[in-house]
Amino acid sequence: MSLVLRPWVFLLFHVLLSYESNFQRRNGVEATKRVFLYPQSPKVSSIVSNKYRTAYHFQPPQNWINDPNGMYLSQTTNFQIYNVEVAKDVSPNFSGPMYYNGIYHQFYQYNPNGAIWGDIVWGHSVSRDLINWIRLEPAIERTTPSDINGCWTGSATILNGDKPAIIYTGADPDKRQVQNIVFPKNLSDPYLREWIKSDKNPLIEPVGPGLNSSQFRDPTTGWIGPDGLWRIAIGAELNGYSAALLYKSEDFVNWTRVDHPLYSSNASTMWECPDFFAVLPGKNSGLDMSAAIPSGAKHVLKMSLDNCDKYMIGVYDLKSDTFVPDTVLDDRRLWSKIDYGNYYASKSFFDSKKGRRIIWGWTNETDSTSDDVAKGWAGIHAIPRSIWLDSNSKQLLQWPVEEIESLRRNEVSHQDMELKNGDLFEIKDIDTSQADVEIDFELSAIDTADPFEPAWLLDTEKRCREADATVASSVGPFGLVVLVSNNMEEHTTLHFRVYKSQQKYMILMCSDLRRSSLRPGLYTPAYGGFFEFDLEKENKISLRTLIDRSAVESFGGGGRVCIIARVYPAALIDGGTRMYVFNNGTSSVKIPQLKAWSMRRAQVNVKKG
Ligand code: DQQ
Repeated sequence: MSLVLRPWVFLLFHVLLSYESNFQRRNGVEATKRVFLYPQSPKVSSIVSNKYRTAYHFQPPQNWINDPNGMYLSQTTNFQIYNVEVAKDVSPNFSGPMYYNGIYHQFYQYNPNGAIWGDIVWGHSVSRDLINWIRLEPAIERTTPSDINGCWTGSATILNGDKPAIIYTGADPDKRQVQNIVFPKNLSDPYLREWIKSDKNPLIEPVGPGLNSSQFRDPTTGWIGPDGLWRIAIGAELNGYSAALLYKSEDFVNWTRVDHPLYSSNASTMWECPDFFAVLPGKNSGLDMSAAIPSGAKHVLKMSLDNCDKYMIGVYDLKSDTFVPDTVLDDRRLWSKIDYGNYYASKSFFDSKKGRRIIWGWTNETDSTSDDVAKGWAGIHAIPRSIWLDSNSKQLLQWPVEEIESLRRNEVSHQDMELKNGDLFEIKDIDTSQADVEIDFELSAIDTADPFEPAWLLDTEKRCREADATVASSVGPFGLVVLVSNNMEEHTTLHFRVYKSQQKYMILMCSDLRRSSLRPGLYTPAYGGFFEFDLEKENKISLRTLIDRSAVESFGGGGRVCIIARVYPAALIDGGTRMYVFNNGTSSVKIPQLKAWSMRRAQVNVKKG
């Protein structure tokens, strides 16, 4: 404990954090100038710096990317792709984003002409480990009337165990959204570089009463029902409300719309990028949607709206061919989120190599469009995460794929620390701008936790702004502060706070970016999410944070709340950054274990295929 700094270092940190209260009150005008004026006139280097490019998150060498599209892992050869009768034998297979012949394929929305959204084609990269990627030529480009205005999001499905197909949305000359299919030209090419468009495109057009032809997109991976027919769902606006429309096919090419949606809701108007998959409660393993689904499995419907990815857990009723959520919440602010930060348009796939389900999402920049144009690049993908269902069937858990650990080096480890109120402990001897940190916090005096207010669930970001890292309560805030400049003016804070709620505890996890950078014109919210904590079963709260230059990706409570954020501290360019663990709650917190590593740079899309 001799390394724990207190109280003067913490006071500095505390003063800088509590700019609106303590510092301003004590120092009046000077404080006001110092704190409130610096965002308008910072003397910081240009944002055009390679130091903001991530070292191990997925991004192309330049230009704009958004949604992850079909992904999969490849397998065998000798498939004649022009034979569209591929699905005649509908024996169960694996499907999803792609793994093929020991190679993962990652497709993504890509603008080959610049760092803003537009001219969208399907970028294509391949990997053997989900971490190091080789960039190939785009897989699908805007060459036919049915995609001339854009090759938008879609999904890969593996037909009959070894025959990949991709269905994607095209924007046609009238800007209607239609669904098209492509097949690999040569299955013996392990990289599947070339994809051929079917002359039957568009396969599905936006027809039917109440269907908005410019809100009809993003087909899911296919799955096979008990009748042996393929199904896909498509995000749509139907009669002014959101729906995942259901289509059926015998051969994966000729599709008929089922007269009812897989699921619809009048709580919102359109769902982008629906994803539909099966999970087994408490099992950290994935299920293949086209194989027999074991009894006891639940289904998840994920949809993208309101700038975030939300999900419902329920059952897939095979008789009615509909998804039936366990709980229907009319207020969509209460729907669970895959990630409470900057994460959108995610897609999952069943990884047959390791028997897990993996989810990937898009994380946009939070600087300005002109910054992106000046940088020449915009957008990354979050680290691929294993995703599974908690044993209580109430929430999804996520964890970075284990392959990411191969990038760890220079381990530092601390055991049995205790942080009293006001303590700040510096984690040294690693690269704090490119790191992986795992911390367990053990709670004492949890009975004294403040009461939980259910209304906070309606606006968790507001709660994180109100209850920030400077506001002491009985149990919390405690956590990690990263990308801290030498004078501590810049810092990104990840912290927990414990509340008592009837028989259980509710934990608030925040990722507060409001002091993350001196640069003007950035979007710097305080993200936050709540999770339940069962004191009978656990007395530790874990935090894992992946810091990758302009990306800070955190997993709280074993992956119950995930928050990815983008930050641009001037200190990354000028002066370097530091990292601390802290407790600002009145009761002490123990840290039985803290481990941190520098992260090596991965080979992400550096080689052209
Ligand atoms: N991005 C795609 C659409 C999708 C949206 C276009 C979600 O297909 O709905 O680039 O980010």
